[in-house]
Amino acid sequence: MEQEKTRGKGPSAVESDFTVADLIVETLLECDPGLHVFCLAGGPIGPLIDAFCRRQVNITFLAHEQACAMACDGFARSSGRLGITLVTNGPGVTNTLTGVAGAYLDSIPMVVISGGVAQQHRTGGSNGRELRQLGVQDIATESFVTPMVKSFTYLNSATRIKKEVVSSFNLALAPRQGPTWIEVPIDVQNTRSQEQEAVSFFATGTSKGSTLSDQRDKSVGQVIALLQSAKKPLAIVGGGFRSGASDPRFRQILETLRVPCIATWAGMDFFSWEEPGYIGNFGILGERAPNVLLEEADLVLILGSRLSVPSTGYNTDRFAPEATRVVVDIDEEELRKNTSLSDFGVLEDLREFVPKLLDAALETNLPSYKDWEDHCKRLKKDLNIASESFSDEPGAIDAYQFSAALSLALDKDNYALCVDMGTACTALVQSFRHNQLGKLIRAHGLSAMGYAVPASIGAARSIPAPSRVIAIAGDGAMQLNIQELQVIADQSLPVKIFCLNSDGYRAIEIMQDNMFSGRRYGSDVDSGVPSPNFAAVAEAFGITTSSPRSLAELELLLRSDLFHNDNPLFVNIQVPSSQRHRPRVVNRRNQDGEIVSPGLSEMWPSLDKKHSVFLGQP
Ligand SMILES: Cc1ncc(C[n+]2csc(CCOP(=O)(O)OP(=O)(O)O)c2C)c(N)n1
Ligand SMILES: [Mg+2]
Repeated sequence: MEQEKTRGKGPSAVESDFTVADLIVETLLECDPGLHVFCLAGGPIGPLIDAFCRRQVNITFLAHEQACAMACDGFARSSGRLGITLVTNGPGVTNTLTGVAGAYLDSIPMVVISGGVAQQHRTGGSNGRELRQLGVQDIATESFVTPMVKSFTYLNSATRIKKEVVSSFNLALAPRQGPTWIEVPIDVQNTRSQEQEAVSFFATGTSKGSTLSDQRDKSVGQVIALLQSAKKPLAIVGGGFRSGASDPRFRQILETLRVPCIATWAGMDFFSWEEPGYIGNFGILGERAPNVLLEEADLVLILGSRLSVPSTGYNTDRFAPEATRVVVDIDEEELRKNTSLSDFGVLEDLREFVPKLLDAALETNLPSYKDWEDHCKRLKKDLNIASESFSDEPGAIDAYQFSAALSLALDKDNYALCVDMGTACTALVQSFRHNQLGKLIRAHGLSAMGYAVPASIGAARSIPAPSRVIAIAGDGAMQLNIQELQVIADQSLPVKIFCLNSDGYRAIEIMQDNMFSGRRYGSDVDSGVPSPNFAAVAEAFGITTSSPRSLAELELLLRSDLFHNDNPLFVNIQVPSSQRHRPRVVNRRNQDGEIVSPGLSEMWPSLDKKHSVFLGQP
C-alpha cells in the first residue's frame, strides 16, 4: 500500500501491519491523549510521521529543527505539558541541540525522538564506535546528546519498546524536569510489533534526595527557628517554586510567612506587580529595590533557584552578605557546586517542603517584620523603573516605555509573553508589569537568540491556549528563526510579533562601549551586521504589519483591532539610537586594567539620593 505523506490525507484507520512505529505512537497517546508533536521530516522518521499523522495526532511542522525544539519548549512552558520533538538523524540531531540545551538548563520537560539508520549502520554503536561516519547522513547521536538530556535511549530490536517509551515520558516529567531522548533506527520502526506487554503508566518519578527524610523533618524546624530570630528576611522565588504554582499552598506559604518576596526571571511571573508582598526581580539586570534589599537582609530563603551568575552578580561576596542564606533545592549538585552560596542547604522537592513548612508556620507564632515590610514597599515605590529617564528621540520608541505600554494593554489577559535576547529581554524583565494570569516565556539559562518566535508557535499550540500570544525579539534575534514566520502565517496563528529594531546588536555595542572604547566590530550596520526591511519580509510571508513611530502611535495600535484580533501581526518598533540597558550592574576596568565587579546594589546609572538604609527596629 502506498504510504500517505501528509497529515489529513491518509486513511484514518490504522493499517493492519502494526509496526513498532505504531506501538511508539500509541504508547505516547496512552501517556497523553492530547499529545503534541513538533517536527521536521526526514527519511529515518518516515514511519513515525506516518504513524502519528494517521492517528490525527496534533502535529506542527516547522522549517528548522532548532525551532522544533524551541516550539516544544514554549509549548511546555505555556501549557505545563510535555511535547514531542520529532527529528531526523544527522543534521536533524545537530540542528535540534540548541533548543534541547535551553530546555535542559531551565528544567523544561520534552521527549525528543530522532530517527536512526538501520542498526548495523549505526555510527557510534558497537560497529562504528571509532568511525566518523558509518550510516547515511549519520553522526554518533548518543555522544552529542547525552550531556543535555536526562536519559538517552536507543531502541534496538531487543528493546521492550513500550516500557522504554513510558519511562522516557515519565522521567522527563519527574523532578528535576528536563528533556529525554529516544533514538529509533528505521529498521526497528518498520518491524511488525509483537509486543503485548502491559506497562503501568505514570509511575511517579523519584527525586534524588529521597533517602534524606530525617534531615528534612529537622530542616523545617530549623528554618522556622531562623524566621523567628530574623528581623529583615527576604524570600527568593525561582523557577522551581514557580513550577508548583498550581498548588494553592505555594501562595499560602508566602502569605503566612509575610516575608517580602523577590524573584528570579524564571520565578517573577508567579507574582502580579500589584501584590504588596512582591518587591521585584533582582540581579545584574534586575530592579534596583530588590538589589538594595539583598544587601540589607539578615535571612534569605531561596526557594527553587540555582542562583545563576546573572542573578547573584560576579561579586558574590556582596550577595546577601549580612544574611543567613537558606537554599531549598531538589538537586544535590546545586547544593554541592563550588560556587554555592548556601549557608544552610535543604535537599528537597518543594512540593514536599512547602506543605510541611506551611503546617509548621501555621502552628508557630512568627514575628510580623512590619517595619521591614514597610521599608521594602517604600523602596519598591521609590526605585521604580518609571522614575528612570527615557529617550524621546523622534521616530523611535524607548524599549522600556514600549514594555510598560504593552503590559497595560495585556493587564487582564492570560498571555504567553515570549521574549528573546538583547533589549527585548532587559526591557521586558524590568518594566513589564505582570498580572497573575500571564507567563513570561524565555530561555533563561541558554539565552539563545532566535528563541521567541518558535516559542510563540509552541505557546499558540498549547491547549487550552493562552488568550494572547506575544513574541518580542530584536532585529538580530529575529534573523535566527525568521523562517518560522511562514508557520505563523500559514496556520494563521494568533501571534503578535514585535521586533525591537536597533539596526544591529545593541547588547554587543553596549559591551564594546564599556570594554573596548566603543570600537565596533560585528555589531552594527557599518561593522558587518546589516538587517533587512523587516516589515517587507513579514509581508512577503503574508503577515500584516504595522510600524508605529511614537509612543502615542503604539498606544493607538495596542487599542486597535489589529492588536486584538486573532490574526498574526508583525510590528516593527524602531528603538532610539541612544537606547541603553539601564539600570544594570556594570563591570569596569580599574586603573591597572583589571575587571572589577560591583555589588548588585551599585547599579548604573547611580542615583544621587541614598535609599538603602533600613531604619526599623533593631
Ligand atoms: C545564538 C546566540 N548567538 C549569540 C548570542 C550573543 N548575543 C547576545 S545579545 C546579542 C545581540 C542581539 O541583537 P538583537 O536581537 O538585535 O537585540 P539588541 O541587543 O540589538 O536589542 C548577541 C549577538 C546569543 N545570545 N545567542
Ligand atoms: Mg538589535
